[in-house]
Amino acid sequence: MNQLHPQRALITGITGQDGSYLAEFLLSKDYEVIGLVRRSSMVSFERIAHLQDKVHIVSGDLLDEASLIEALQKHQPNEVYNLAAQSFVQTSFGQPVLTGETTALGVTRLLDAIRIVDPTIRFYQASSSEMFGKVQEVPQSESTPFHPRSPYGVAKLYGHWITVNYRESYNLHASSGILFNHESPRRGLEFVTRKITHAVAAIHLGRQHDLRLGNLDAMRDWGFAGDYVKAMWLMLQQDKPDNYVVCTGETHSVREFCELAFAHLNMDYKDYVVVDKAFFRPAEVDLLVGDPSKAHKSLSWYREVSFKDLIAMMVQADLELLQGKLKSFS
Ligand code: NAP
Ligand code: F7E
Repeated sequence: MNQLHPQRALITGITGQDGSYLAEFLLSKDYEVIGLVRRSSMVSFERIAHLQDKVHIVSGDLLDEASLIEALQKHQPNEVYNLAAQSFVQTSFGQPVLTGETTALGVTRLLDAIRIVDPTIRFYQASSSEMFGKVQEVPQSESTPFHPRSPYGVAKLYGHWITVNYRESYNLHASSGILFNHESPRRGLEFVTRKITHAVAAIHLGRQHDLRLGNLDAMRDWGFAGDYVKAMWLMLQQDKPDNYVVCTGETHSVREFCELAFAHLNMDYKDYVVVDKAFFRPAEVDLLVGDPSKAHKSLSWYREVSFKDLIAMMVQADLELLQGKLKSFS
């Protein structure tokens, strides 16, 4: 790093799972980190409480382009990571327009702000394996055709293509990371992995009796969020912008996740899991498994945490959280 000109990164979605890991990672590389946070009646800084004196917070919203322009003008970042989104697939069926405004058009607002303020800023777009949806080939790679199965997937596909379009139209260094599911103890409780690990801990402590889930046969390529944020950074260090699939190359069912998570505390998931139609989706993504060859070859990126270790980490963290031993996410 050049001491006179430190690298400066702006992260949208810094209060989310990935934002908190990316902020930690960039701080470890001596970046100045600016986090764009939307206004709400209660601050939700739980995931970045331990970083609050190390990052600059700027007010802004992906729904409001002027706030994005002002944030860029004020802080003059070299890199922008767009992690903000309405990111829960189930909610996107109930709030498809809001999902489109944030997760799709929000990307255009931010790209436009970059084009207007400083087109030399390097840009990362958080694209998603949900764009593959009803998969056209197995495993999925950068050249696999897309077929999204939810308003979220459709919105992410727009975000992906507008990133490619601004790259081609305005020569922006804009990369799209097509990330497969990545999880951690900081994952929101509504996502299936954290719902399961939190329930396992609560059942073990006698605070919950059963766990109601939807489709146990859905298959996902699950990795650890802490590993995946490194790939985001690597993409912006390349000479040329591009699209990259980031994944483990393994797939497991929700049932298998349950089996291992309950077994971690010597329980049998069949004694506790109840299938509930309320958690099924109008259209499901049955099978996701990525091909990480390009990320391996071009970025020298490899995941470090295995599926089994990820589950053990999450169950253990939820146990400590419920026992009051885990005070912060640091
Ligand atoms: P997350 O935990 O749901 O975080 C989403 C973030 O977006 C939060 O900080 C949220 O702020 C912010 N946000 C939402 N609407 C906003 C708006 N209108 N303006 C500004 N900020 C807004 O998501 P994540 O798991 O960290 O994922 C990060 C990104 O990667 C998302 O774009 C997601 O769609 C994408 N992605 C995730 C995965 C995965 O497996 N985790 C895989 C592929 C792609 P509040 O705290 O105020 O709600
Ligand atoms: O569902 C099934 C559900 O909500 C995974 C987001 O980060 O990854 C995430 O999207 C699977 C689905 O994640 C329940 O039907 C069964 O098949 O944890 P999820 P997701 O939809 O894969 C992608 C890559 C993103 O980009 C998204 O932002 O699990 N499932 N029973 C359930 N899912 C939930 N949430 N709750 C259940 O009770």
